Amino acid sequence: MLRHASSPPLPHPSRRLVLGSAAGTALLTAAGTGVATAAPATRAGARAEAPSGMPRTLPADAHAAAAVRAEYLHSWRGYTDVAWGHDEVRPLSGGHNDFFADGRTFGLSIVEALDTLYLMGCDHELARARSWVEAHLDPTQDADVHVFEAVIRLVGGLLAGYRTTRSQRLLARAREFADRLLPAFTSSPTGIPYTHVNLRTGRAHGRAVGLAEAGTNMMEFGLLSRLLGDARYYDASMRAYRAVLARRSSLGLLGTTIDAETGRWLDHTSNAPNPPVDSFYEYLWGGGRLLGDAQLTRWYHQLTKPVLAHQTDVRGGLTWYHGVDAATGARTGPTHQSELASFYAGLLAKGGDVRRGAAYFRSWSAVLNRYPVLPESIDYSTLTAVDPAGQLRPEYANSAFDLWRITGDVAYKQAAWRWFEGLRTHHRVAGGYTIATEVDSSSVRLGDLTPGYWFAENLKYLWLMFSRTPRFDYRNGILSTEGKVLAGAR
Ligand code: DMJ
Repeated sequence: MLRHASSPPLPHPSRRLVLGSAAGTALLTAAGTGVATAAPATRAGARAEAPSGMPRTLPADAHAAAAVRAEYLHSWRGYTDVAWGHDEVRPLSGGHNDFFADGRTFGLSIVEALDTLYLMGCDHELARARSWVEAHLDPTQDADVHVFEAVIRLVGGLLAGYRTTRSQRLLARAREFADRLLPAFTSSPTGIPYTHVNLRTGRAHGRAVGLAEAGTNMMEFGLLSRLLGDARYYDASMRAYRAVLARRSSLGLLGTTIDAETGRWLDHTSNAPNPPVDSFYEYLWGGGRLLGDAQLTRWYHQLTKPVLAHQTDVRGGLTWYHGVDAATGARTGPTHQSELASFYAGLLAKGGDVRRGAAYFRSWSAVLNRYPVLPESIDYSTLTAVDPAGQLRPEYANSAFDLWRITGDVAYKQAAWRWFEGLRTHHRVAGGYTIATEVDSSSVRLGDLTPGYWFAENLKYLWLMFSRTPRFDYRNGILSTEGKVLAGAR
């Protein structure tokens, strides 16, 4: 039977039990209130201090979860009412957007939503979404798709759909997509995948590859290999990792962009954790954990160490990560940081460094003290926006979720709730939720798009924090970079 937001809260595991090695706090639930409080952290720096502007009290968990679910369904209706079957909705104009290729649709928002609908107990909506995917999603279209995006959104979305519904058809679709993406890997002389491939012809192109594009596939491909007993996907992913890792500098750092045909670095700067590098590191950790692959975990630690040693930049008590020349460690470029990098707080904590993860999260919370919602990128020497758009990004909430799971600290729920209220106040429109073209210190100018990842990520993290749904295994659940539940759906 379904458990809805109104169901009594389940006892929640402390992260000490969840991850074992990461020290955390036992999460205590004040009887009858549904409001979680946390015992003092056992490890220095693991507590998140609630920054100024943070709500001192939280709504009861059941109330918060119901509000999150209501907003998800509001945006889901915004999509289904006017853009059903298209990739993305334009909620102001009522139009739609083809995400991968003009004139082609993959029903991206539907694929992105599958496991979120399951976790939120929206079974009627899930049944409709699943039927559409099984009947209409066509992996054979004559479309040049971005391999990274197709892997994390389509293959990952279908795998998460399979994990939550057990539909063999969804698994078969995931395999069909992966088979049609494989030529990007197998036709590359180095094994580093080309950025694009035509799903119908298998023609691959795009040899200038950002690190995230090279290495954000192991979780989906490794899982697919496991599920199907077919090593080709895992092997392709591993070959790409080996090709990149063989080109580490003597400092142990990686560049940003690499030539898939020659294996030469096109950009020697180590830009972690900013894009287009970000999830390369995330998948070493995530792949290691999902597949129990010790080599991947070792690589994560080996590569993270020099990033922290050479790139950490502490300003005014806040921690940031500066770009450096991978060969010399010399600083390059401006003091800019992308909002996308805020996921790194959670990754550092998952990798065992809770103190640094908490510190980086505090840095982004300080930006949120200045802006109603996070801008796309900032100059961290002044905490001012460099790119003032706001693309409805999920990374800050992703880190709040990860850090909360690890530490049990209620401050991360407070942070996530404040973030949610910012979105609800500034991004909500009659047709759902929409991006911003400009964020300043007090106002937000709206654009016209609900990105597909909105249905996969933003409110899923909030729902998991507040609902304590029995549909998710809080101990062992593992999410991909796109928020897909690849393990731990119940
Ligand atoms: C998502 O598609 C994924 O999280 C990806 O790894 C980078 N970020 C976007 C959303 O911002």
